[in-house]
Amino acid sequence: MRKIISGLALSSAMMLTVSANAAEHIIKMLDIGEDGNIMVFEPAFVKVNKGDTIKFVSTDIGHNNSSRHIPEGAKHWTGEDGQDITVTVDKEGVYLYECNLHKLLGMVGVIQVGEAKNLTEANAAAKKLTAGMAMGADRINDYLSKIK
Ligand SMILES: [Cu+2]
Repeated sequence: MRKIISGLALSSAMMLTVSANAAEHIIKMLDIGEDGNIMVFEPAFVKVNKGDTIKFVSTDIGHNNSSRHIPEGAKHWTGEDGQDITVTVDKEGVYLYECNLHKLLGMVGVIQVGEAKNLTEANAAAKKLTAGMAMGADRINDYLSKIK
């Protein structure tokens, strides 16, 4: 019994430490979003703090998540089809990401971490990305317009 109690005390202490320092943000990968758009991340724009984690959840299984454009010094990520992926964003700036399977249908998203230091580069990368899109090209511009 003593062992169980000390284990519980330890895990709640660890949870407190984590929540005090960094938040976790959930982004769903969806076939249809709340707004009726098909092949979307939700929410597709988030503003978070440096050191937070982003968990991309495979709510609908036919999607993946990879970084597309990231701030200097940040690490790219590549998710597998139908799998959740968690990334820690530890460099300030704008991150663009996509579902490889549906990026041409506008399945992309934007994360702002702290100050948007690389906004010019991110806008240029977004322009390249939208050039090949069959639909949903206005979405990424809408997400980028939320950067403050
Ligand atoms: Cu997809």
